[in-house]
Amino acid sequence: MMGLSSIIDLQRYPLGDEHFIRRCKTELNGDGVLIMSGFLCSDALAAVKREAVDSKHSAYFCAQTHTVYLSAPDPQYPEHHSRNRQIVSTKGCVPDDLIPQTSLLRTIYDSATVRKFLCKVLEERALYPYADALSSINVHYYEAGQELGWHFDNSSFAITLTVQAPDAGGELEYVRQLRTTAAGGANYDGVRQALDGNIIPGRLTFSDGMLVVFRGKETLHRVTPVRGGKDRIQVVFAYNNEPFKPLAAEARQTFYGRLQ
Ligand SMILES: O=C(O)CCC(=O)C(=O)O
Ligand SMILES: [Fe+2]
Repeated sequence: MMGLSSIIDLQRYPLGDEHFIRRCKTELNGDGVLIMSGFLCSDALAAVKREAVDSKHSAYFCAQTHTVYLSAPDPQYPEHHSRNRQIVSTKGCVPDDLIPQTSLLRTIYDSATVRKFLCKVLEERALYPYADALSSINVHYYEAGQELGWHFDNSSFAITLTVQAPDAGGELEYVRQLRTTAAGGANYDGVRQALDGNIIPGRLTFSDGMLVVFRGKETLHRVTPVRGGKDRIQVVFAYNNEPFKPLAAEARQTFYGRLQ
């Protein structure tokens, strides 16, 4: 088995170093995103890419619509209200149970060093995998024209790893702190303005081997349509701050086409 130092560039990103951790925390809290380009060593990146390309045939591809809140429409509000507006997403996903047991993605996801680092940066006491068999590690595939529409995540934070950036498009657009879930806020007004294009979002262009951490529950975000012949392949590492919690059934059905 490969050790962590031959998977992650720990020279450039010393995950256990307190000074480095403080810098990361400042970046995340200041910019709303923490960006680590070249996070993976080149051999590890090549291995992960090979595996992802090989697994594409088992991806669940679908086009579906959802609300920005990823919850079922609320009949109390009109159809075109921010609460109910239907957003289109088209992409493929290989869920956790179809990722090989030997995958380096599992070594990264399970690593105590990585979890401790994320806990400190995110100010969480502990991070746990999802209780269901599908949601912890996902490999997403976006072919030309495919995209992930505007939404807020279910979980407080998102960790993504770019396996293959597309030739063009496939960027993350985000509007920071659009709502405060602690206060129960949905911010329908702010969401409407963002969906109508009246707020200029932040934009992040990915590169192969990049790790990104962001607070997706309060940051409205989307992945813009991919252009060119190269698939966008993006891994999402999902953690919970409580043990034994599955991803909501509605979200599982939407993104995996099955519940287990
Ligand atoms: O692919 C990305 O960069 C972001 C993915 C995302 O927002 C999600 O899976 O909820
Ligand atoms: Fe998201």
